[in-house]
Amino acid sequence: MPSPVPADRRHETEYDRRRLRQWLAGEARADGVTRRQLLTLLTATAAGTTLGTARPARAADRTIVKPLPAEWFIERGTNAETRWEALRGTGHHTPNELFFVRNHTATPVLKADDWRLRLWGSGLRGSPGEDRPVEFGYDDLRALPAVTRTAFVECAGNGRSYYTTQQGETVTGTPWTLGAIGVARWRGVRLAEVLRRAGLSPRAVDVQPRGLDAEYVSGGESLGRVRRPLPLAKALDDVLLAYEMNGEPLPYDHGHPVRVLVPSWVGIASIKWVGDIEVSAQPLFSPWNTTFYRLFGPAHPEGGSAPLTRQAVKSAFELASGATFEAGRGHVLHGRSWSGAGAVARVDVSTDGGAHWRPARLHDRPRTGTWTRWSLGWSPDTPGTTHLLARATDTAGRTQPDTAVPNTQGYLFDAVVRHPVNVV
Ligand SMILES: Nc1nc2c(c(=O)[nH]1)N[C@H]1C(S)=C(S)[C@@H](COP(=O)(O)O)O[C@H]1N2
Ligand SMILES: [Mo]
Repeated sequence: MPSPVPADRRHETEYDRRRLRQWLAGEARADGVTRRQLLTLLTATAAGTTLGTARPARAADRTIVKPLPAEWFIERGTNAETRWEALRGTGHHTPNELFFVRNHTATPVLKADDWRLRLWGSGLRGSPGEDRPVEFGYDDLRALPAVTRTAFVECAGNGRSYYTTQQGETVTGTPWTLGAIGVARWRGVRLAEVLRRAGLSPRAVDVQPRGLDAEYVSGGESLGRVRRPLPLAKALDDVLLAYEMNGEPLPYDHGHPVRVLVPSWVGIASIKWVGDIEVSAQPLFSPWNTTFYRLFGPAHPEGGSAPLTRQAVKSAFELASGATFEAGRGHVLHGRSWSGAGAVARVDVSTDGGAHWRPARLHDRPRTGTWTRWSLGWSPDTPGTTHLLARATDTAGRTQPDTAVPNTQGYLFDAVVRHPVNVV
């Protein structure tokens, strides 16, 4: 059996403990996080308390710039979920027009010409302060060596609604089905390259990119602009500052002119509209690695898990819920599976609610950080309703379970989803 906690999560758990101890000793900064929240993480208090609720959007708010035709998207407050049936036949990469949008507030329309990226903090050599930052313009970034990579961006809450509909759990947050994921070919410059040029100090431990979108208000309180610390080891590994998405300049809704792209990790790490990056010799906290994006609840450590890093294993059919199939004819079912812990090794499909399983044919050479498309023939002979199920196994040995371990905010749903269809 694979360990339930992946190696890098264990590593993050240890680092998080150290970060918290340093905070206790007055050696870590925690702007926008209350003392009480940090004490909750450190000690056992109200475990299972529901923390954080998203601000409901007023219907009149226009928070997304691109068109959201109803045949492609399900609008959810400030966000828009891609319909899986719209991905049928789109190829490996999700077209930009179809890519889901997750906005805490609203898309800011920024001009590349006016944009500057500011790097500052105690983790830079000579410790430039807020008043003496290192700056890069858009053209400066474009002049640096470019790299291209295919990677998914997926919300940590993707599949959240199934905690309720399949498992009867009450969870907070946007009730996504499975459409809060997209795969794009991102082009940009390695964050490691920019940090090196800015003068990274050997004392740096965390970097914290921050968005230029409006401050996020939750429960009547401003939590400041969207930002989340990233351990230096990940920042130096495979993180990009991306300025192109599928060969086009980054669209407004996806972070124009530049976003952070953190392969395989929860979507919140990939900060859009990045305006500055704090490079710190002290560990950092923000609401997005304390109150949010940890696992809370009876099944998790008292005070919450370590901050979420890699995504779970999931699968989806390129079909609408309740899609119709003609009996007595041959059909081909299509779908995609992905994992944050490795490539997809195999996918098994059931067309009879889980009684029998057949291996699907994989259509992509399995790769880390992106999905694998698959298909399976199906000739239903009896009219009626049934459920289609797909179960993926990744190269790290993780297989989708029948039931996901619940958490109060409904993150990382990894169980096999029961997809209803009608045979007529
Ligand atoms: N500045 C900023 N960055 C952000 C967010 C945001 O609201 N503001 N949302 C995050 C979350 S929760 C997710 S899942 C991804 C979504 O990326 P997308 O909208 O390009 O699909 O962006 C992340 N980066
Ligand atoms: Mo997200």
